[in-house]
Amino acid sequence: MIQLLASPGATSLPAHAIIRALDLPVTVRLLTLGPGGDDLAPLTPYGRIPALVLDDGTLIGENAAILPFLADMRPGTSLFAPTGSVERALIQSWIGYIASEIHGATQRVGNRPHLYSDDPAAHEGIRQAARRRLREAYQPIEDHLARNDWLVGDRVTIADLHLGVFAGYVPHFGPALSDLPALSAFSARFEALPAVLAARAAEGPPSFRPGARPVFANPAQEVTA
Ligand SMILES: N[C@@H](CCC(=O)N[C@@H](CS)C(=O)NCC(=O)O)C(=O)O
Repeated sequence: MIQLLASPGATSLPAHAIIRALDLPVTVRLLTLGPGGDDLAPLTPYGRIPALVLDDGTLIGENAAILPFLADMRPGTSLFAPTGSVERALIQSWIGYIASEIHGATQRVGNRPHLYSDDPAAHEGIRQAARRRLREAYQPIEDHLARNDWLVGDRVTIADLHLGVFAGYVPHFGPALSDLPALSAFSARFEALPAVLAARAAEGPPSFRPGARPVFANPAQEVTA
């Protein structure tokens, strides 16, 4: 059976929620992130979760591939859209934006300033600039959600499940991201979805602290989403 490698409350939650929503024949293996936790390198293609392990051992990494792959296991699901349709392209466009602009280019930078300067004195400035940039990156999403309940069409799609986990991190980033009312309302709608409630209940509390400042003597051990 296909296996999802996940960790409680991490960016694997969207994939877990799809599995719950579509009742897919996929098992969820929960790993522990952080010091003393699981070594992701040998288990995953890029040392990150989520990852899928197929029956023949093939490993698939990245939400941008995993979320569509899981949704396509139930052809015709309202969580996604038909091949070649504009809606499918819009859903994938949001997933790409969230993975790159919200997560990779800004949130991770703010959480890991030591990767961008060897000078500890520069880290707070990097952290603050990254959070300003994260706020800017949320603006197109905020504008869209001020007029729409969901990202594409009038229904929940895999793009919403992707965004939802990041929306849940926003309160951890403090005042820099406190003025996003439409995103905050979206986050409440996301958290109330039965599939999200089921996935969160099965996962239990996160093994990492979203938006955490470095708390370890060795910053390489810092684990934040
Ligand atoms: N671009 C990846 C990012 C995945 C990612 O950053 N996962 C985090 C958990 S939220 C992780 O595996 N962190 C472990 C680490 O960085 O050591 C995706 O969207 O799937």
